[in-house]
Amino acid sequence: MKRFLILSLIAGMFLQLSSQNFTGAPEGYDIPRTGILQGKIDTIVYNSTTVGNTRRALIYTPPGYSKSKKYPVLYLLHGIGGDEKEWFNQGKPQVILDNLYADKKIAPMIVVLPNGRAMKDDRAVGNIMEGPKVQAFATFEKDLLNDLIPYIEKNFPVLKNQKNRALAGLSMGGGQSLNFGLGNLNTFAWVGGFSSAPNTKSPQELMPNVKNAKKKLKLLWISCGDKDGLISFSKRTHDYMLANQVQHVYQVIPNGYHDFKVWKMNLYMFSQLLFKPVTPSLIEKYSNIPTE
Ligand code: FER
Repeated sequence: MKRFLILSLIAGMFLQLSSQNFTGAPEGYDIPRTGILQGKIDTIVYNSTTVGNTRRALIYTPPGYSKSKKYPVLYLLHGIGGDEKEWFNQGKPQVILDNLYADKKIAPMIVVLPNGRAMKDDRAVGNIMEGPKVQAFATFEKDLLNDLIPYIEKNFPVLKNQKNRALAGLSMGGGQSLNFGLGNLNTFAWVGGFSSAPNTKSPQELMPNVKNAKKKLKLLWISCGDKDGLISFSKRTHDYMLANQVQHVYQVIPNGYHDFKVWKMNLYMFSQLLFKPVTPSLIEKYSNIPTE
């Protein structure tokens, strides 16, 4: 009996070591619960001087939302085949976030789900990989900075400073988040790339001024599934941050593909870190760097 106990203790230690710090998400985290307070999803329409017409975005206001409070904002971006409804339809962020609020694991925030394809016809139809449609994902930087953020800050009770703005997204939206977030560190302090796509700038272009970035960034989150064909874009960014001693989370999802299973888990984990003090032990807890 004693020997069995010792053996299972050793086995347990190995299991823990081999799963590293991987936290993932608990069973049921994305299943709607009854009897909890719910946030609200609305559509907003804003005027885009960048595109030259009106554009749509979804907005999630948290449980207990009140216009007499002031909230930080997460801008959450979709992928190449999506639009402002992609997260809502496939990722159910409102369910994940409502559950996190019920468990008191998240700071109250507003989440904006924009359309990151900044062109007149921004629907995900036809050949989504064709030049102008991919270019529109780069054009979105101007729409976000000059049109959408000012609209949100004029019309919603939000905190209007760098440390209260976060930018994250999946795939093309992950590339956008790294590009625009790290490229505009006076605007964003919290930056997350989930399975970032080939639109991700080279690490040197992303962060030419390491010293300034270290000063301004609250959280840099880089994550990708280990089975995702695009992992090199995350890995090279992580390698650069490591080499330059820029504090960041690098979370490689075990058995993770290029899909919403990974992105929902990313939202679950990333959102819990937002707008709270970030400690080295939290960074360590969420970093899951595979041994090669
Ligand atoms: C590419 C492969 C994937 C690419 C974009 C993607 C622009 C984006 C994937 C996604 O958003 O899911 O070569 O080029």
